[in-house]
Amino acid sequence: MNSPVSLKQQLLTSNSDLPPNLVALIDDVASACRNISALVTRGAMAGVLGDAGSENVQGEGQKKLDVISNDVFIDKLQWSGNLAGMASEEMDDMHPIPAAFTRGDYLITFDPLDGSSNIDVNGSVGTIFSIMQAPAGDVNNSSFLQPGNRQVCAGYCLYSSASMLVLTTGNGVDGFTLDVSSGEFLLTHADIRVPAETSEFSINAAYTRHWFAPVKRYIDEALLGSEGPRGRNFNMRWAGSMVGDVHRILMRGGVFMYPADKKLAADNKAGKLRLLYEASPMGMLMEQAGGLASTGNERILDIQPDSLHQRVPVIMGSATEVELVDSYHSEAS
Ligand code: P6P
Repeated sequence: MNSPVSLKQQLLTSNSDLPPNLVALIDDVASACRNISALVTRGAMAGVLGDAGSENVQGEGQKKLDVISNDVFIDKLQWSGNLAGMASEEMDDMHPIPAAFTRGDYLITFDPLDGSSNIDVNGSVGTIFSIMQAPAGDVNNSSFLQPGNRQVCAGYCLYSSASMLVLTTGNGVDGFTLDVSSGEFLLTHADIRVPAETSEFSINAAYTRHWFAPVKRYIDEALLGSEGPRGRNFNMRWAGSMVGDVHRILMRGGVFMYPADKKLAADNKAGKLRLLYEASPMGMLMEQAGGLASTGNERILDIQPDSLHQRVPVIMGSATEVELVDSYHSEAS
């Protein structure tokens, strides 16, 4: 019987030109995610639920596990010798690698616990990460302002009924399930492909009154179902965590939308989700799996970031539906 393929084995055999230090870094990221999985899975028993009593740079209340997960990433990765800097949703500025540790070749951005509002209600949460080349010389916040098409690795770890690590190094998307008995992430979903067609959309419909015309048109047509212009009925799912929604779409198709809207615009926000550690890594995964990732007006991976915590509109998933939403934006403009 073939023994299951481990994360490291898949990385070394499926993409033979991966630099060994990148493989080592990805393995360390998996180790950090395994630690976060153990904390999330123990929940109340680990005494890690509830609010931290602090706010992040976004002005959002932090959960205890947001802060703990961020600390796990820092503690597990900063000494690895593979990083030149770290940036996170939970830290105002980049985290420099202490002088005591060897400076590495890569930068990592991460959302240590995406969807943390789901934590206290035992909903799906996840870690999102993005790895890019570090520039020569000193590293500062501007070193991270690289378009998503420059990522060398992007992935997430979903903490749900199973913990799954899903990642790409530019050679397709593979999914690995955590075997809690061995502590290894084992290959269970090789070469994930997003179905081009779907009848399932993912959006927070509580904001309907704030949507701009192109998004309103797309959703209204879907809601008309088989009697409407789409000629078929649609379903809706909203997990409240981007990792949960994106994973479902990678598994069975769909279109995820956190678009620009009038309320966000009134707060001078281009969107809710952050480019460097949410939209870009998820966008790379979607494209590598045959899907698309757009703001409605441009490809997410082509955006030149202007700040560490920049927000963007997000429309990603099954290619046919993303193209249709984009066409409605083009017609409107
Ligand atoms: P809303 C979680 O806070 C998050 O950043 C994403 O994971 C998720 O898709 C979205 O925000 C949920 O936003 O407005 O529905 O609570």
